[in-house]
Amino acid sequence: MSESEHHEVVVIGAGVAGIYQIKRLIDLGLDAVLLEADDDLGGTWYRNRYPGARFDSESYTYGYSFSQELLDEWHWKERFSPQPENMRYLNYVADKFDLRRHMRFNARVVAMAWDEEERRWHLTLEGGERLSARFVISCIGVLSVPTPPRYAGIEDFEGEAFHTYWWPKEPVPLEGRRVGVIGTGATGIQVIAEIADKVGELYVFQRRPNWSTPLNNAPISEEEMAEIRARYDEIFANCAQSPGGFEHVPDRRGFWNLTHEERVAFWDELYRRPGFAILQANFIEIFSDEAANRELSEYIAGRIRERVDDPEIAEKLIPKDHGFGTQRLPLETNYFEAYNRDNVHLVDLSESPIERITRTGIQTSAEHYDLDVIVFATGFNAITGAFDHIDIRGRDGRELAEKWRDGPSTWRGLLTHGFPNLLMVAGPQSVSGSTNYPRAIENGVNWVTGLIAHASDHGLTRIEAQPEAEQAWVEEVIRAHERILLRRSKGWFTGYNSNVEGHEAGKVRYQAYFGPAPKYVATLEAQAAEGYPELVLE
Ligand code: NA7
Repeated sequence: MSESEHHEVVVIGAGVAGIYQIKRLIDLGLDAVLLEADDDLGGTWYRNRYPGARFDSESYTYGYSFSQELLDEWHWKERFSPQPENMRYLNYVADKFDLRRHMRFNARVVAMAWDEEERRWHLTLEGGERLSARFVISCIGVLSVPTPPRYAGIEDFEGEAFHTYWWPKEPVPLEGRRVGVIGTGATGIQVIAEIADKVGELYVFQRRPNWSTPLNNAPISEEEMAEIRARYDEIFANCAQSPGGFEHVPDRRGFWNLTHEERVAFWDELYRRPGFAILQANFIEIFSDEAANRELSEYIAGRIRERVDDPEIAEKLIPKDHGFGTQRLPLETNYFEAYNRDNVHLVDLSESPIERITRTGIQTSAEHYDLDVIVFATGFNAITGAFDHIDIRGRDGRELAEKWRDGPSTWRGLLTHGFPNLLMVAGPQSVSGSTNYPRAIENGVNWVTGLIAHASDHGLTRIEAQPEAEQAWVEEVIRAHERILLRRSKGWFTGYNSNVEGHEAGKVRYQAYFGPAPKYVATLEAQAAEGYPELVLE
C-alpha cells in the first residue's frame, strides 16, 4: 500500500500527555498529527471506567498548569477527582484549544521503521494504512497494556468477566450478584471498597496484600476553589521543588532525632492528611533505612488491626514481605472496613491458589466459588508494555523489543540510541512512573517541544542519543534503584509481571528512575541550554 500522508511530527496517544503535546506542536505552527488507537481521547481516563476509579494525586496538582485561562475556569469538584469528571476535564481542554481536529481516532500504530536515507519514520496502522514522519513522539502511557491472568479455563466462564481497564461502557449490574475480584493493587483496592455494599456477595482473591492508607477525599467548595486558584503559582512551584512532584514536602528533622512517641504523634497527623502525605511528607529515612521503615510499617499495621474486626483477616491484610511505601502505595476509602461486612469474603491465594476458572466460577486448591461476575484487577505490563505492542525497528532494522528484552535502556527516558528521531514523553527510565504523573508529563512535553523547535530552527533532520551518555544514564537509574528499599519489592515499579511471557520472577527491569524529579528536570534544562551535548544533532 502506498503512503498516504507525511507529517513533520506524528504524536502517538491521546491521553494526558498526547493532548498537551499536540497543543504545543500546533502552537509552534508545525505540521503535526496525533494518532490514537481508541475511538476517543483520554487514554487512562477513557479506559479505566471501573467503579471507584479516581485520582490519588490532589486534583489541582494533577490538572495542566500551562494555561492561566484554563486554571481560572476549571472547578475541581473533589480533592481527588473521579473518572467521569476527569474525562469531562480532558474533553474541556481538547475543545477549548480546538485540538480534536489534529487527532485521528481508531488509528492504531502497529509498526514503525526508521529510514536512514530519507531520515524519516514509516508508520503502519492497523488495517494497513501507511504514513511517514520526520519525528515521532510516543505518548503511549505507562499503564496502557492490561494483563489479565493466564489461568486455564478463562474462556469457559459463562458469566461476565473483564479486566478493570476494559470495564464496559454500559453500566454493569452488580446488585444482588456474586462478584469475584482478583488482585489487590491500587485498582483492586478502589473497586473493592466501592462495590462492597452494592453487590450480593464479594469474593476478594488476594495473592499478596498491599499496604494502603486513607485517601481522605472531600468535596471542594466554590470558596475553596477560589483559594486554590489564587494559590496556583505557589502550588505548581511547590510541586516542581518536591522530589515526587506533589505539594507534600519530606520531613527532614531526622527520624532518629525524635522520640518514638514524637514520631507516632506525627504519623497520627499524617494518617489524617489527604493523599500521599503519609508517604511524601514522611521522614526521608523511611525509604532507605530498614529500621525506620520497619517502625513505620508496624505503625500502619496497627492501624489496619484497629479497622478490621476479625484479627485473623487483619493479619492476612498486612503485608509481611515488603515494608510500607516500598511498592506503589494504593490509597483507599473504607477499604479495610469492607472486610467487616458479612457479604465480603477474603480468599487467601497464598494458602489456596487458583487452579482454574470454570464455567461457573473460580476453582482454588481448597474450594469452588460460584460467581456471576469476575473482575481481573491484575495490573499492567507497565512502562515498556506499550512499546512492545508496536513493531519498532530502528537503524539497520534493529528491533526495539530486542534491544529492551531484559529491560529498557534509554537516554534520560527521552531517547534511545539506534532509534533516531523517536522522542518519548514519560518514557521508560524517566521520573514519570515514580512521581505525580502530569507534572512529569508537562516537563517531558516542554522539553521534547523545545528540542523539536530547536530542530526546526536549525534545519536538523536527525537526532540520536550518544551511546555512552545512554549507558551512563542506565547506570544512574540502577544506582538510584539500589539506594532505596524498594529494590527488594515485587510491584510493577520494578517491572516484573507474572502474567507477561518472558518476565522472569525476581529479575528487575530498571524501568523507572527513582532519583529526585527536580534534579532530573534541572539536568535536562541544562542539556537544552548547552545545545544538547549528549545528543548527536545533524
Ligand atoms: P498492580 O498494582 O500491578 O496490582 C495487581 C494486583 O493483581 C496485585 O495484587 C497482584 O498480586 C494481583 N495479580 C496479578 N496477577 C495475578 C494472578 N495471576 N493471580 C492473582 N493475583 C494476581 O495493578 P493495579 O491495576 O492495581 O495498579 C496499577 C497502577 O494503576 C497503580 O499503581 C496506579 O498507578 C494506577 P501480586 O502483588 O503481584 O502478588
